Amino acid sequence: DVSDDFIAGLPKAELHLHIEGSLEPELMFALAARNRVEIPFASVEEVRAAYAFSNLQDFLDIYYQGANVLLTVQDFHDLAAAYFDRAAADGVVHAEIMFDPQTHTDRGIAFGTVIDGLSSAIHEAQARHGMTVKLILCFLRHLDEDAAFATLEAATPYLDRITAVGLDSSELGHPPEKFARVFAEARRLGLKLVAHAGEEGPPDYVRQALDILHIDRLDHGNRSLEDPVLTARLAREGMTLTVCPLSNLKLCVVDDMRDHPIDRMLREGLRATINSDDPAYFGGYIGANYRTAVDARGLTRADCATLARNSFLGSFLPDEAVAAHL
Ligand code: ES4
Ligand code: ZN
Repeated sequence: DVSDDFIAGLPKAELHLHIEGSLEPELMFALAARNRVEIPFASVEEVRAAYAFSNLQDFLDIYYQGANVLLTVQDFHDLAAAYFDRAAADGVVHAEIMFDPQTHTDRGIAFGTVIDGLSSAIHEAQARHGMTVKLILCFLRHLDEDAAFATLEAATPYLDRITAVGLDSSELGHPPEKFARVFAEARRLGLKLVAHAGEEGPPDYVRQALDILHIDRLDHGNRSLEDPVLTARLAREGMTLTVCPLSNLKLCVVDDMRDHPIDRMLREGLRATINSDDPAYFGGYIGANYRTAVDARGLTRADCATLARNSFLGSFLPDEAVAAHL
């Protein structure tokens, strides 16, 4: 009895969204043509057919390739504007979106180009949809700590537009401790801290994110459930988990949506939320992620309301704004 209209009508915050992962194949083709960039696909259908992944790295290889069509301020604007329109249609009233500056600066795109395009789309979303938006700068964890420090340095002129730093890309072999110092510096600068952990990595990576990085929010966190002591701690500390069901299925973090742990997370007292991660690659936006969780795990309307409430509690909005959304 949880209809699509109920899901879309539930005001919600999106807390785990990579803006580069919202690049739909149609826009990829349009930008490739506009910028005269070669892409290794003949058609939109061919692109979609390539989106069959067996793990995180499989996906990342194609995701970084897709980002090559993004060159100008207008491109970043168009990318983000398309996401905000889709999110608004799904009942998103607040979005905290991640971007990967190194994916662009390593191709010779200026940090300012990326953030100026995103900023203009954010202003438009505020005007058009009444949506509030915050930006999370993610460090690519397959690159080294010096590169992360250089990225934080490049962000210095724009820190008033950045709410948090995060950690994404290839998790296995790149534990949170690798970024202890750059996260400490970000914290000193007044930024909030998030990190992907426990998506493919073991529970110890989640523990490192808590004890070494001092994160304010945990992205994914699925594998925390393998460790009952860690699970109890996350519950006790009121840590927000930004869970992404369709991502988990497409990247084989779960083998079947019927095995997804979203309801177990709620039952264990975790502050779980539902998010879309890379919606253009994983088969749907936030509404589709709620839909699949409801259908596969029998979530009720009350569960959906809890998940949406958790999204505001876990956001980086000021307390008054959180209260206004509850
Ligand atoms: C990502 Cl699903 C996921 N995991 C880690 N890093 C990422 N970057 C974009 N999507
Ligand atoms: Zn992610």
